[in-house]
Amino acid sequence: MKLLVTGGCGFIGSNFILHMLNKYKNCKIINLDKLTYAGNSNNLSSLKNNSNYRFVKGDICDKKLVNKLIKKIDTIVHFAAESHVDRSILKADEFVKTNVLGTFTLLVAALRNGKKRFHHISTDEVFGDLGNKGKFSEKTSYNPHSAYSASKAGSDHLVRAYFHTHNLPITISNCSNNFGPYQFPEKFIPLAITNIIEGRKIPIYGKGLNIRDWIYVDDHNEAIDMIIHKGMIGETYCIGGSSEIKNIDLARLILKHFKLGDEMIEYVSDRKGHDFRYAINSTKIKKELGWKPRHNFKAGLKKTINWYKKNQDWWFPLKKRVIKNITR
Ligand code: NAD
Ligand code: TDX
Repeated sequence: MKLLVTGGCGFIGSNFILHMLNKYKNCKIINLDKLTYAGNSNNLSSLKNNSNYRFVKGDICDKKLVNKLIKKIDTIVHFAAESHVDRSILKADEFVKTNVLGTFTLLVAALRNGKKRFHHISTDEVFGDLGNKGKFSEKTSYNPHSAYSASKAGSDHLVRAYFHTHNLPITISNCSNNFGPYQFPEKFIPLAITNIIEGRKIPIYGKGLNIRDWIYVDDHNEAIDMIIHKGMIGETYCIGGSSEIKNIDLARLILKHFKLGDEMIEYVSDRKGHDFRYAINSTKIKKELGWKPRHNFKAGLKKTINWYKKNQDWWFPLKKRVIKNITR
């Protein structure tokens, strides 16, 4: 198995590479990553003497580079993206470039170089917003609300178009909110944990009643591993942790771990266009591929909190350098 992993220095991608190289001794990985503010090659410093791993710093929009690398592999696992909703509200240029044009560049190169197997990692946010009832599934219509989710939706449509028009062997997965080690401390869970460690409050958008369905990152990566090995070509798989929780309740769970209470919560102005609820019905991947999440939400959260407590050297410089004031 020879993989081109894009965005492998980001949160989910670096956990994926560690998972694959640990599990398969015959797996070779080229990691193509631009090292944006969200990319960190230190995440994979443990692989520096691993002959099955190669890092290439570069942009997925660079046609020449992408064509050169695709010749060396048999499967593309495409994580690279601009991924933070709040940033896409402020300025969306890079979201359109990387998420839409970058995915397009990879698809064209995969087609021209012998129809390489292509797995595209997407999000539940492409489906829009749920009320109190129901869940997203593979049959849900697209209804994205932010420039982030619209650019991811655009990339999903392009991937499907290359299957229908050109028979490119693709699969797509749409996953719910991930959490775990190496998540950039601008996202809600690591921001809340690191703020508390620093003695700051947890910012809650609006009243904190919005709901997300959380999945531990290793469970997402096991699902991707199964899809690239036994997923049906042309199919989409929805992946979720079946762990829905209101943001305010999640903040309180984190505070409880530190034996703190509501005095450490700060209600701030709401995110523009804030989707109320996401939740995923994972029946298809469970039935067809035998996947199930192995981490219980509270145990995964405890593991994550402990990781951020132990790895302050990893997140402290990132927080200081990058997060100034991402206004909503
Ligand atoms: P992340 O922001 O942590 O990492 C993104 C990585 O992509 C970084 O290493 C960055 O340097 C790299 N990158 C960005 N632009 C690039 C470019 N033009 N060329 C090459 N590399 C580039 O993101 P993440 O949270 O790990 O998300 C990975 C993927 O999973 C994304 O496609 C995202 O939409 C999807 N996803 C994320 C979640 C989540 O909760 N984090 C949930 C569902 C789906
Ligand atoms: O400071 C905050 N306060 C707050 O209340 C932040 C950063 C977030 N929130 C809320 C907004 C959301 O309802 O917490 C919830 C989670 O926010 P994020 O961590 O920014 O995630 P979300 O917007 O749900 O998107 C995430 O899941 C789907 C990822 O960032 C996406 O890349 C993925 O596609």
